Amino acid sequence: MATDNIGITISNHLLLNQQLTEGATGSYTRLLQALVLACKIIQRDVAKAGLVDILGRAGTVNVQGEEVQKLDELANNTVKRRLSASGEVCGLVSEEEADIIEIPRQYPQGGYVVHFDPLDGSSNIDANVSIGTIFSIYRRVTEPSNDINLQDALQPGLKQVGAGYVIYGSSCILVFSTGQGVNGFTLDPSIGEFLLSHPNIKTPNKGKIYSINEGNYGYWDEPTKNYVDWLKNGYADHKIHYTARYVGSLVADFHRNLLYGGIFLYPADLKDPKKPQGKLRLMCEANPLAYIVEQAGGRASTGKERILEVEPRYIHQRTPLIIGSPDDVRVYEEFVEGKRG
Ligand code: P6P
Repeated sequence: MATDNIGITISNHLLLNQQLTEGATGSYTRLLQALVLACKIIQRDVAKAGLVDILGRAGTVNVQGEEVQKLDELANNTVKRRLSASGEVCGLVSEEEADIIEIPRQYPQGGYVVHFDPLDGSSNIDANVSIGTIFSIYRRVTEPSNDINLQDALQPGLKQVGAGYVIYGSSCILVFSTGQGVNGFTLDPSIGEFLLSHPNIKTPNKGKIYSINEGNYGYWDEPTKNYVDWLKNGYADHKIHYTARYVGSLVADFHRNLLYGGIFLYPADLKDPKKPQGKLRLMCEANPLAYIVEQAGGRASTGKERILEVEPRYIHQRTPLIIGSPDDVRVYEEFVEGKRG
């Protein structure tokens, strides 16, 4: 696939990809184009949020028990509407909604299922901190004539046929993979097009950045405490001074580490008995980012198991997430295995 065409539009990139994919019917391209349109609309709403009455809370609580921001609702409805109208999906699963979202009957039922977090990090919106949209794409596995069911929605991350995220930050960047490497596209608002800006992204094997909420230190297990202590105090024996960076917005922390190298950790913590596996969601956060990072040469695990191999039991399942440069993630795993202490 052509990846050196800096400046090529994402539409041309997708069509080129389709031409190079034997048996491609255009369905997948139309699905991705619907996602791109949804993200452009969300970027428009995020960019003007401070100017119109869409900042702040919507006055409701989502299935995660989190305050819904007005922009959350806007983003969620935008993704649902655009993907449903594409005619390429048979069901959606949103981080904002409890159950599988069925596609309105006026639209064709397509062959894909999409998990998405419409606006991750939204508690940061009012402070103008970077936030993002994350998506994960599967083929349905049940009979096309039937309604979508849990078997279609609960597939391990290894079964993804594509995944990506958009970061609404100093610029708007869409990073995604369909299994042939990772490419980043930057939105040129003057023409309303995403242009290829980061072809064939590869993450460094080892980094110097660690990203974790150290306010949770008291709730971590011993291996996690020992690992972070080693990072901070272990200059003598690993001769790398690590620096701490934590935005508190998953897409921002992940994207920085993807490009610069390093490790992001949201381990299980004992802070909230309702979330013994940690805060992040397997299907709409960990799996898509794990797919991306592995395509970029990185590694993603729970500390004990490869994220993409975790068998989902329910759609809003949470998981510890240790992700980034492979050498850094491997060192953490050695602390968990007791090989380092
Ligand atoms: P904490 C944002 O609310 C989010 O879901 C992710 O974007 C982010 O990585 C994480 O929570 C931050 O959580 O507990 O450190 O504030």
